[in-house]
Formats: sequence, C-alpha cells, structure tokens
Amino acid sequence: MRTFPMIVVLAAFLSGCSSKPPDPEPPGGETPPPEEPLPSGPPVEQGPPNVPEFQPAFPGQTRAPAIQTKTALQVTEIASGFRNPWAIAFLPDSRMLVTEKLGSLYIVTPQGTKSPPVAGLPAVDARGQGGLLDVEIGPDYAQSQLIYWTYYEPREGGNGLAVARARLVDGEQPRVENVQVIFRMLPTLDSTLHAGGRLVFTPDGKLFVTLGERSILEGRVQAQDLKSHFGKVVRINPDGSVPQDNPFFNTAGARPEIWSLGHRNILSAALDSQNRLWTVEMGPRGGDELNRPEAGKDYGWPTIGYGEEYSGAPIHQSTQAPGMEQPVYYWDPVISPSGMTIYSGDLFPEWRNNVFIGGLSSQALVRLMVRNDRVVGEERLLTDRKARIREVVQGPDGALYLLTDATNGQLLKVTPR
Ligand SMILES: [Ca+2]
Repeated sequence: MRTFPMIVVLAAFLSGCSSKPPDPEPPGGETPPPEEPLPSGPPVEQGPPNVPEFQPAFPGQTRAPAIQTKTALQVTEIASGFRNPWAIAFLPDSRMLVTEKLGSLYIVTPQGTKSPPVAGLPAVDARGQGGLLDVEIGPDYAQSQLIYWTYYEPREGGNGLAVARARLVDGEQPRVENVQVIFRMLPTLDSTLHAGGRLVFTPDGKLFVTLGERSILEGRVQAQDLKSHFGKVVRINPDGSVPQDNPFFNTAGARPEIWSLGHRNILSAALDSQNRLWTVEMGPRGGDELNRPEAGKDYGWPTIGYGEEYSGAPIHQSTQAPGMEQPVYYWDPVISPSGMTIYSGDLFPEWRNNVFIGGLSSQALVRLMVRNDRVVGEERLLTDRKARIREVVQGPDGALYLLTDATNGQLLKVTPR
C-alpha cells in the first residue's frame, strides 16, 4: 500500500517538475519486507524478579512476550543411565560422543547402544562443577580423527580448565591416543566452581573456549583483567597457537588468547546463521545473560549486571557503565543455563534461527525468538518432565538432542510428533 505513493513521489522527483516537497518517508526510503507481526502479550510464567529495583536498559531486554510452538512435539528417550552427562558431539556417521562429568566418554549409536568408556583420557578434578565437560569433533575429523574436550585439570595448587585433543581410535574397545593439552586456563586456583567449558569451532578454523571467573572473590576480581583468563571467552587455533588477529594479540601484558572479557561463567555457546558467537552465562541471583561477544569488548562482570548475591547482598551499583556492553537479554529469576544451539534444521521450519538453551534450575528447554539481534519471544519447553537440562544440540537429522543432569541422566531426542 505504501509503494504506490512512493513511486509517484520518486517519479515526480526524477522528472524535476514537482514544486511540492515530497511526503516525509522513513530514512532509506524503502518499504521493509513484510514480516510476521512480532509476538505480544505477557511473558513466560516465572515468578517475581529478585532485583526489582534494576530496570532493563531497553524494552524487551528481559521478560519478552511468551510464545508457543505450533508443532506437536515427540520426546524419545534414546538412552539413560548416564551419570551426570554433560555434552554431546555428533560423529560423521550420526553416532554421538557423550561425556559424563566424572570423567567418562562414550560412543552412543542413534539407537542408544553405548560403547565401553573410551580409554586414555587424562584424570579430571570432578569436585563441584568440575569434571569432564564439553566435547567436539575436530573440523578435519574425517582425515585426522581428532576430538577435542574440556575438563577441570588437577594441578599443583588447585585446578584450571584445560582443552585437550586426541585421535579417537574407534572399535570394540575405543580409546584415544596422542593426547595433547592445547590450552590451559591461567592462573591455577583452588576453586571447584565457574571455569566455563564450552567449545565452539568456527568455519574459518578457529576455536572459541568459554571460561568463568572461579566464583571465589580472588577469581571474580580478575574477570576484566587482561592478565588473567578468568571470566573470558578465548579464541585459539586448533593446535593451541594464538591467531594473530585476536584483539589483544599485540597488547603488552595481556593474555593473547582473549576474545572478550567481563563474563561470569559461560556454559552455553553457539554460532548463528552468520557464524557469529552467542553465549549465555550463569549470572548471580537474577542475572543470567544472553550476549553476543565481539572481539575486545567488555561484558561488564563484576562491575555491572542485573542480579545480586545469592545471600541477597548487592553486587552492582549500576546496571550500566561506559565502555561496558549490555546483555542482549537477561533473566530474573534465573534459568541456570547450560548448553545452547541456534536452530538451522528442516524438521521444525517454525524454529529456524531460534535460540535453544538448556535450563538447569528452571527445568526447561528455553526457546528464544530473535529479530535484529533482539529477543522478541520466549518459550519454556518440556517443563512437564521436571528435568534439569544440561545440553542441547541439533542432530544431523534436524532433531534436537538433549541431556538431563541427573545421576540417571537421559539422552533425549525431540522431533515433530
Ligand atoms: Ca554482563
């Protein structure tokens, strides 16, 4: 309807015979393509905020309108009996690598048959939030059979997150050989908490590793300190060397692996359709955050944020500060995020480009609809199962695969019914 007057105005302008100024038009002068109307209405049912005195920096930064998936869902248990499973990675033949926090790695068929534990992995410090965490297939797996994983590495004086890679030797008794530690989070600290641990390969052959600030005060104060890996996203090459185009590669005294800073504890990370990194971090009470970490930027922790200590004590004087980035979205009360995928499959066309996040304390699979890098709708799926969801990945078949965090953890598959 708006194109007709625009054509008239444009024709009059081009002919040079109009003395009448054209009607005001939006900058750019083009009619945007038609889109579905944005969701509206009340947010997801979630209880009152813990920190009502903090207000969002822009509309829609929290409590986006509730949305509902139209497709009926089928949730199938593929396997169970995992002891606190943590991560899934698909092999090229559709079998899965599945980690357990206490240190075991399994190969699981699409039908749910588990291999014996893969032999040869190094020891882990599994206290607290530690253990064997994420696993990924190397980008050149077909040639190299290299797999990559994160774990809390026991060290003199404490521990730290480490990234290792090794060649997977498949068979009746699978094992890894030529184990190499390619990254060590420094400094070493005696903490059983907040070391992050997600791995994300990018199509240009780089590897993002998400880290945390160790929770205890001695670590927390290092989250914006470039001499420390705590509270950072780091970016490395698959052999552990440092890409020269990293933002602090030439900064004296900075750890060159750093990509972004000011994070609390990132347990969710994924690439979008433009191969941009998105993360969700465990916040304090009332302060879980969705961010899109960009090179060299400071995401504010512990200076700014929307939460408070679990004791109820304040942490932040303000939610905003110059030179510090706002989260794309935050949750108060928290969801306790772990695992993330941005949907690109064909099984659920209505989910394309939606963000899925596992929810631990929220016992939900959290779905976000995003437009122009803002969250415009939120849904909590699978809440009837009352399960802590540790991991969500998209399978090669376009289904979502989940792990529940329990001593009898399940591997679940979500498809249309
Ligand atoms: Ca932040």
